[in-house]
Amino acid sequence: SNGRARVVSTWDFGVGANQAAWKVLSAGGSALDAVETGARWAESELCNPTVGRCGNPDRDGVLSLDASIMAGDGRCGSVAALTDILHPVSVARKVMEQTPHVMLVGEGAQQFAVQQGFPREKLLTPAAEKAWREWLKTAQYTPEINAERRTRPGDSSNHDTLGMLAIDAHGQLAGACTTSGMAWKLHGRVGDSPIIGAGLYVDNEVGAATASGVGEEMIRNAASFLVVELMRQGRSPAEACREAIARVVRKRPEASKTLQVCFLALDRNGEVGAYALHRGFVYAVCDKDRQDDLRDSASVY
Ligand code: SD4
Repeated sequence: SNGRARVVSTWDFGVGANQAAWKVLSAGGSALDAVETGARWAESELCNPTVGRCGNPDRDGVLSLDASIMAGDGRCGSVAALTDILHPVSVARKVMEQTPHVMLVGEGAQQFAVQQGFPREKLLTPAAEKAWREWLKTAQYTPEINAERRTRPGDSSNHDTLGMLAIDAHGQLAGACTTSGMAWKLHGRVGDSPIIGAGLYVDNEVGAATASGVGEEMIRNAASFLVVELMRQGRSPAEACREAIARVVRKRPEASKTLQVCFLALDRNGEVGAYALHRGFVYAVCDKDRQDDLRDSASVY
């Protein structure tokens, strides 16, 4: 039975990503297949400025994608600064399964993807290129906390990184994270999403965590690993996320007032929790009882 299966995702478009993943989970599929399927949905189906096809470019006008995938037994793979390939999460899975490595970046990641049969295609949309040209007029890098408050599923006007965590009918955990990173970043900048332990961490013994927001703060705090380790020490998913946010604040109290950081966690019993620095973070929860549940995260500010 799929009674214990559950999938959770960051942001309102997580509802659609969860539903794609749920098709896999409800048919008895693995958490790993589910999160890859859900992340692929976000990479291709949605027009939003922080994931996949419709992502905003870096300050030089180059769209570069970061993604990671991790199974609860410790297998993991990731790609960073990948260009002209639509499905970075699937390339990350190939890194995990077809190479002795965990992470490939830039040109080498693209070369590997092409060798694995992924088509090379120009991804930058006219809308993203227009937004970049607009940005060039001031060329100020000032990440917004949340572009707007988003609580309606289907409102795809503005979104952020997809972080997805799942538990399958066999109690196996997995997670995936996919993003175009911070808009207008320096060329070559890598965020937290492809860094195992920062943007994503999964351990079948404990649970899983993922993050969204300004990735430098997650890297600084090994944040997703921190959330999982706090759960290992007995915190609930929500308590673990709250304590990790408190750590972010303690480390950089002034910066924390203007940066968004969001954590989402799922433990091995299927319990879900979240916490953010600033209000406006929403996350989607999907299981056999409900496939369109969108919840507001608590926050410091
Ligand atoms: C990054 N964490 O590259 C990602 C971006 C993000 O909401 O989550 N935006 O830093």
